[in-house]
Amino acid sequence: MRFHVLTLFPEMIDSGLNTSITGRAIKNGLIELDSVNIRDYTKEKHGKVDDYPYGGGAGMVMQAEPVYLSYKAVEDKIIKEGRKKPRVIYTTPQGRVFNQEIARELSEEEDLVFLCGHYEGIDERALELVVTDNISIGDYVLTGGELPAMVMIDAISRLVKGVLNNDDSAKYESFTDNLLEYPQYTRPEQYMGKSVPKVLLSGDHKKVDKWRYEESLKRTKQRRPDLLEEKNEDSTVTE
Ligand code: 9D3
Repeated sequence: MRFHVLTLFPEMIDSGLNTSITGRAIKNGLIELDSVNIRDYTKEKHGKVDDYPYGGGAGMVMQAEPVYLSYKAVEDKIIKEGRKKPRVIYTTPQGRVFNQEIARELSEEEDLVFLCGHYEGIDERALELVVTDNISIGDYVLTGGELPAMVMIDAISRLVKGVLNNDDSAKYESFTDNLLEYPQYTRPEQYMGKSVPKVLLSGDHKKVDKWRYEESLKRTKQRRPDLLEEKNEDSTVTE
């Protein structure tokens, strides 16, 4: 999987993703991260990439040209290397809301381009020319599209073969549909007067599995009853 990120803040993308599991996956060559600074594609002096909105109003709008040219540079490279035109995800509060199903679908692509907006957004003409998908990460207001791109790249990366270690993948293969995880404990057996549930020390794997399933169900009913309704509606979250 090759991620290409068009942004005015490439160092934010690089510092976030060259860390932990995604960082290891990049070093191992399982995923590739290509952060492109939109500012490198302006033809204006002083590196200007934004201007006042036509029609007036607050704030600045990112100009079409550097956005389009930065995309074109990425597309040209992908085509030259013999691959197909990529999907281009515009991170925007006006998109459909990202979820595990979208992550799974996007993880099948060979290249993904993320276009991150800042200021009041991007000139609509550049968006019309390059964007294939508009995606949000939820109904709250952020300052830009960089964190959403990082969230999506993280979620997609862990679905790429080899990115999670064997322990992790085995764990997720046996994950029960649409239920929250059961509580976890590690040593010591007593902490601040609180004991580890006895069944977990019993060595009886069938009993442990049953206890964990019941705890998952109880926790889901309490914290995310909406997931149980989805389950009955035959939802598709399967990992
Ligand atoms: C101040 C301008 N806003 C009018 C209410 C619109 C607006 C534009 C750009 C609000 C936020 C942003 C920056 N956010 C994103 O680029 C963004 C985002 C988000 O804010 N929430 C959830 N998902 C996403 S994806 C990209």
